[in-house]
Amino acid sequence: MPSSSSLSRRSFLIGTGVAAGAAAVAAASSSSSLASAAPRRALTGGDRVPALVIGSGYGGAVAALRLTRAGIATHIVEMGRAWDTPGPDGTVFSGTISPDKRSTWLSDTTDQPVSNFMGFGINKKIDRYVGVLESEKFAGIKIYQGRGVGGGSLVNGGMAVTPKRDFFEQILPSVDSEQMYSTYFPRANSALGVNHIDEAWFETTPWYQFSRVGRKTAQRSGYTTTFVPNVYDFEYMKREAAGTVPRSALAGEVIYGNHAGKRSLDKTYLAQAAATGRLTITTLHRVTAVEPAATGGGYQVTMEQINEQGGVIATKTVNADRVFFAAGSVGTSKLLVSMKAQGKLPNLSSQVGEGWGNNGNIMFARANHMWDATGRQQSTMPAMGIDNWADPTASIFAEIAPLPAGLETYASLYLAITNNPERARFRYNPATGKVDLDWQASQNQIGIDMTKRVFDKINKKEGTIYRTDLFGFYKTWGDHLTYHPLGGCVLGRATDDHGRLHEYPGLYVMDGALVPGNVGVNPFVTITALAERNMEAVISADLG
Ligand code: FAE
Repeated sequence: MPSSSSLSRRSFLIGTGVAAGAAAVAAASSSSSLASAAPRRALTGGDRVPALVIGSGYGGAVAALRLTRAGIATHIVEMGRAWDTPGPDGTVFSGTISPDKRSTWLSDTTDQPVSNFMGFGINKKIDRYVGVLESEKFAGIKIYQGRGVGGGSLVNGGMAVTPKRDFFEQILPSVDSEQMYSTYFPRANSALGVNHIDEAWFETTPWYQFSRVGRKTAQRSGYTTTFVPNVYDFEYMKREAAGTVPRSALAGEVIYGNHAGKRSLDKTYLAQAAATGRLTITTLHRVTAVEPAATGGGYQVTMEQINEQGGVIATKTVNADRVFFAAGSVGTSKLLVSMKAQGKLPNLSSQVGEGWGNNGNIMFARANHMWDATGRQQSTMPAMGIDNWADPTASIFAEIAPLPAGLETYASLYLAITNNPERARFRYNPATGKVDLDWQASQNQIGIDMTKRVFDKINKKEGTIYRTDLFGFYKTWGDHLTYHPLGGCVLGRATDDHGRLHEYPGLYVMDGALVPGNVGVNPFVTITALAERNMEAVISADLG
């Protein structure tokens, strides 16, 4: 796999239409992997395509690569933009400390996960724009998701964690775990470009002082810590620290996009799919309906073309022989639930919309003593977690997260993944024509209790307290949000055992909607590996 440092984002640009597609090929002419790519074009109304993929995150990118490699012309429809073109300031993405309209999906203000600091709200007004990070609000929870070519890979922390085998077997008992752990997890890790931090560098660099302080305080209370692999190129990061390349993770970049270093999907799976010459990505188009085509077999897919302010500028329908739902746990669930309720796909399983969970996410911080500074310099890519999963009374895996404020905060921030068994369902609301999610704030309590068991002990030992100023006024727990939506169309329940919506031959689910609510670690490696497994079966049995 090419190193991200040697490849500009532009050279892996994915076509957004005739002009952009041609530009991509021209820009990529020095890259042998893309030199053979055929010119690409956006979908137009009335097109008929063999395979249409909704969404370009992990599930969609795997589907696209495996379909195009199998010789099938494949079209991805993505509601976000391609993040390949610099704005007037010369940069592609918004800065993190001072975010602009590119940061946030169709909102008049930013909506930072850490929303407050020392009594002050830190969100700011911005122009409404198709920015890279959405915080989608439901009654009881706010769900952060990436928007654009690459989906969540554009905004996430890159933590690439293979789940614990016994927990994986518990949540997906019908999946052959031997095959997963011998074939599909290794395949996913390799294709994603997962790598490990140089531990000697970790121990000495100021950029991971926050992790070392988090480790020290955890270990002093008897907890185990573990290094966590990442898709960010750690060798590139070392060069950032040495000052020989432009800084990205060491310049605070993460939730609003990285200009370098991160092996997001546009540089890995999607670039490889584009290199086959069989991939089109139609951006700024939001799929709104899928139903059996009136004539000719296959499915009619309706989509709205939006402008950069989110206004609908056209509605198109195309026909597809096969449709792969990869709009993410929320996007796929919302689409399928409304198609069933509106009678467009009435025979879908009653399990569609069920089994959604927040991966037990609880975000919070501790205030360290002055002698335990976490550092003014912090890499945005987490590299370590506290692993207490095996303890049934406090079953958590807590990522030691950065708080790259550019100044000393003395805060240790954590994102705990707790073994919270609570689940919710998506329901169509005929009064609003929208899909609701019935998750209640009270369903987080079990996760908070588990988190408290571990961190109350750490606080007691250290003589420290929780920060109450980061998620509102006197609010300790960032439990009103999740980064890890999972489920809503669970494998083997709403679909068959390989993601087929079997009531409708030719419809498939390939994303985080398949994972039943909680996987015990950060989820994208699992989503990728499951998609690899399912696509292999689908291509050989249905498309052979
Ligand atoms: P996803 O990547 O969300 O892709 C879905 C795509 O579909 C998006 O590009 C949407 O714009 C598009 N879409 C949705 N609806 C439509 C529609 N109707 N029409 C057309 N397009 C549509 O789905 N996970 C980790 O494993 N490690 C981490 O370190 C980590 N950090 C995270 C940090 C943040 C701030 C966030 C938000 C998430 C993080 N995650 C992390 C979660 C991870 O990114 C997420 O599980 C995956 O991206 C989900 O992959 P999917 O393929 O399910």
